[in-house]
Amino acid sequence: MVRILDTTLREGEQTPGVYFDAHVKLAIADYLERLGIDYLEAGHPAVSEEIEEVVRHMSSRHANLTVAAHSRNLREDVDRAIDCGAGFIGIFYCVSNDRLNGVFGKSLDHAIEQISGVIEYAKTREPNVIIRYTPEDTVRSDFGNVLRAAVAAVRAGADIISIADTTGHMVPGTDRSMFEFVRKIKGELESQGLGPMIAVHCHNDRGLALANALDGYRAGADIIDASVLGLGERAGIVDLAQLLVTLAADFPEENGNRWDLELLPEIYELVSRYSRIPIPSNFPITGANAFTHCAGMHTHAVTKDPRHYHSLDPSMVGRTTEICLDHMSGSASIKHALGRLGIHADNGIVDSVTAHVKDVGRKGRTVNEEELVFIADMYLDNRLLHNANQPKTRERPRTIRIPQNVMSENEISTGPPMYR
Ligand code: HCA
Ligand code: CU
Repeated sequence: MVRILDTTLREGEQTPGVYFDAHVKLAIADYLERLGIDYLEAGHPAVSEEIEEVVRHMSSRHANLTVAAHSRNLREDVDRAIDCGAGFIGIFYCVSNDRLNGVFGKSLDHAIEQISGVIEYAKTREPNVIIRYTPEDTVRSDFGNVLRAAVAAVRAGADIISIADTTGHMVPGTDRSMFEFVRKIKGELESQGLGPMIAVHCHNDRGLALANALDGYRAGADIIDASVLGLGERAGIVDLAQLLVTLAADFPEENGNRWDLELLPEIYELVSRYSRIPIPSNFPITGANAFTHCAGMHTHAVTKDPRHYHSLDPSMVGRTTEICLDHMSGSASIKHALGRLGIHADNGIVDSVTAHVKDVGRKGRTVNEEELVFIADMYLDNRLLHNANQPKTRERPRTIRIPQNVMSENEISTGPPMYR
């Protein structure tokens, strides 16, 4: 069964301008634990005492997941991670010829000796700690170098080899395929009698992170890295909600009902609020418009059966089908929206309300249900004024649910409470 590593707090905090206070990190971790992820990469303890403290807290607080610490290929970093109680240490060291010659000034042999030495040291100090070795920029490095480093790392005790597409370079179905890469490295390691877990860490520079991660998954990757909102360096990495929902919906035998997906909207609001990164309204799964239908033909069909225009059921993540009212609306959607509000109007009124909504929509905005009540009121009251004997049949709804599509992208919601 594929395992999920969330790195919102490590990779995500490398998003320009993003910083999570220690208590916010704990709140996010609480949610991710309830969501059901396997590994939580909490940060790099050597970066600051605060991160060290966070890793220490999480390691004792979160019993249902394994807390991972990021680490350079240095004994002092490994010591820090182990002293914090991290159950998982992710060691990264690039072995591309360019980096060895141009940055580190080291031979491959020397680099591999150091990598193996640090891994052996970690395993001797703490035999139960899970060690991941990442040859950073794996997919652009010389395959021979990666393989030699991976073999040495596994022989030294590494449990996981992570294939990092550090620059979002891979393109499915081409000679830069994550599917082929995972297959090839697994095959080579197996031929040497080695069977570490394989992780994939895919950056989104081309918008292909999720596609590449799924490619890796289909090729047998054991772990997939993701972050809330896809936060990370530059264009970030795989978006956690998109990954989990796709795995659950499209690979249900292995992944159905594994995660408490209904928590995703709250988690996204929390992370969005504290990262100050708005959730784009058209973002899959968690964006305000992800399940909102607009065009008249769409809304008409959706009022009969949402599956006409949904390939995912919004209730998976605790959301509902929304209908947006604007210049695209037809009388069917207006009638439906009025019906939802308990207003049963005749066709003449529906037509007048539709024309009015279209006028507002042409100003470039949508009409929400609260506004619709007032628009309808105008026409209903006029009719009633001309026919004083007719009782008012319309009942105002007791509560008016404002569709999420009224939240502008720049408006960061106040978010859910940290603890429920
Ligand atoms: C980094 C780069 C990294 C490392 C991934 C890993 C990448 O920020 O250090 O350690 O598994 O994309 O290669 O995120
Ligand atoms: Cu990365």
